[in-house]
Amino acid sequence: MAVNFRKTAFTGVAAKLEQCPPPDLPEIVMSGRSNVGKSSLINALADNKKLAKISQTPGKTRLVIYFNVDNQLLLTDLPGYGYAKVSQIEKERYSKLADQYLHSDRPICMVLHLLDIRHKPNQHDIQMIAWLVESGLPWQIVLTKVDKLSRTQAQKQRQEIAKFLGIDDLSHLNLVSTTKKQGLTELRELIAARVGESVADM
Ligand SMILES: Nc1nc2c(ncn2[C@@H]2O[C@H](COP(=O)(O)OP(=O)(O)OP(=O)(O)O)[C@@H](O)[C@H]2O)c(=O)[nH]1
Ligand SMILES: [Mg+2]
Repeated sequence: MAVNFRKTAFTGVAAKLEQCPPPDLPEIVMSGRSNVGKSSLINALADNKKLAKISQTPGKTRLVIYFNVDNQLLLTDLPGYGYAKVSQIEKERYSKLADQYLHSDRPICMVLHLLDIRHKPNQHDIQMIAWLVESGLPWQIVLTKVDKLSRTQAQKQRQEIAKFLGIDDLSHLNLVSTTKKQGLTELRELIAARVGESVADM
């Protein structure tokens, strides 16, 4: 059955692993630093601006947040890491939760690691991507906010980020803009393909 992304609904939150929903559906996990655009991307994929809260103040997403997509998969929004204005203890708590999540036996079928196209990946991004490559989990890098650059600049940044991360295959890096609705169709197709499906007409 083709996946209808419009049928995306909030299902719940978890502050610890024990509170996560039963592992019944394959999960697509969003990771990345605070303010990179994870919640915006979930809304854009579902074409519903009211679904996930967009941070006016970064660091808002402090829990694991679940969205059910057409009863066929879960989109999982991990806490964003690296927001400077929360205490060190809180920061550690979020990243511990995200770490535990990725190391758990949840049915994760792909990790989308988001990077702001304008910035060089930081130490945490580098570690995360190295870990993903090692882990054997399917992963994809999503370069966000591409509307902030010209098309030429964006392609140049894509190459530079790939080179910086030691990734040879550029097809591992998608480009998206939620404001311009760019790159969303490809991403929906990629997600649906991971669960063995196609995308229903939007
Ligand atoms: N120009 C532009 N701004 C974007 C885009 N995507 C997100 N933003 C903005 O970036 C800011 C952060 O977006 P969020 O989606 O809340 O980021 P997040 O990764 O969920 O952040 P945390 O919940 O803090 O981890 C908001 O002000 C968004 O409006 C985009 O494609 N283009
Ligand atoms: Mg968020």
